[in-house]
Amino acid sequence: AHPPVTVTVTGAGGQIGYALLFRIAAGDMLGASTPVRLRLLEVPQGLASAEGAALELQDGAFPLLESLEVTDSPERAFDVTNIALLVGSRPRTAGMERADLLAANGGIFGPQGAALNAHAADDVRVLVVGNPANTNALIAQQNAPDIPADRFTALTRLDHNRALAQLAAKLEVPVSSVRDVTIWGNHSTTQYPDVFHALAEERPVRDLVDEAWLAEEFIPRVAGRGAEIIDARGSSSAASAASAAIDHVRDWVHGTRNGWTSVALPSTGAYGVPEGIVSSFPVHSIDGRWVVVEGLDVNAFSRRRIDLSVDELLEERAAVAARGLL
Ligand code: NAX
Repeated sequence: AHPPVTVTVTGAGGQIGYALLFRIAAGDMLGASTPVRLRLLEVPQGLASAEGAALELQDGAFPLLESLEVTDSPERAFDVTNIALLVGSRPRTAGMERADLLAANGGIFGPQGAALNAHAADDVRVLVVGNPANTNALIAQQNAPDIPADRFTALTRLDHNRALAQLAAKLEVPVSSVRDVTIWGNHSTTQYPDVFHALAEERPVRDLVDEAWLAEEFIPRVAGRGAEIIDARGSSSAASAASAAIDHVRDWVHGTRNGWTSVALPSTGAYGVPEGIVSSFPVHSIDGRWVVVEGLDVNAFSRRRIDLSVDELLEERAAVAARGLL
């Protein structure tokens, strides 16, 4: 058996938390031979819901669940944590400006970054799910100067998985035969799902679809899928988001298989994306680290769309910097 791993889930009383916790306890994230110590962080008004989930986790009698704790203290929740899943955030409410939303979340992710910096284990890995995920990850990272920047990531795996699934449906092939799609930029409607390097049953996808379908159907469908789910379900994606978070951490720890994946991480300047923002890239996971796929051709169609999403991230950074959150 492997040594136990401490996993912190924030927003554990919410709907993604409810789907995520049981997958973690079942071993889907870290493997069937790694015991987990779960820490559930909530704000005071969310504690009852998290405590309810904790009772159900207990009733699951999961052999891998070594301990379980619910708290409203970030210091306690992040103490010696190895994996921090930052799901809880301030949702946008009616009439709220984007800048206000960014600022409200700065008030959450700044202190959480500082608490991680002070208390987390040396090998901590951080995944931000709570929106606006990229900029929340940037704020947390900037408030954690002692943690290597590349340990801070934001979730674009759900978008990546949506892109794989839409291609599989269009081409009538198994989703497992589709590989090497990329989500570039922000986890927002400006994201750019790129299929120009993708393969389906080993055939280049670019030979199987045309640009009109990409521009008019595929890209809007993937980027707008969150809204489609809300219309269908009456609430936002939860189980699919949790599943994507599981995929993200599993690949980070155990390595990517079947091609590359997409992760939002602090840019080091690759593909002309400026440093100082958290942007999504094509990556492999090698020896427990994300490595950006190098040397891909970026055509004019792609360049324009990547730049638009990167511009949005630069605007978000300017908005939070103006409020002193970085
Ligand atoms: P819920 O509103 O169901 O749950 C959020 C929970 O977070 C609540 O229980 C709340 O009390 C808690 N919370 C708020 N502030 C907190 C803090 N400072 N510390 C600890 N807990 C705190 O939302 P849910 O549907 O679970 O979604 C969570 C977040 O994921 C949202 O920001 C949502 O927009 C985002 N999403 C991100 C996705 C992605 O792909 N990156 C996709 C799914 C989802 O939309």
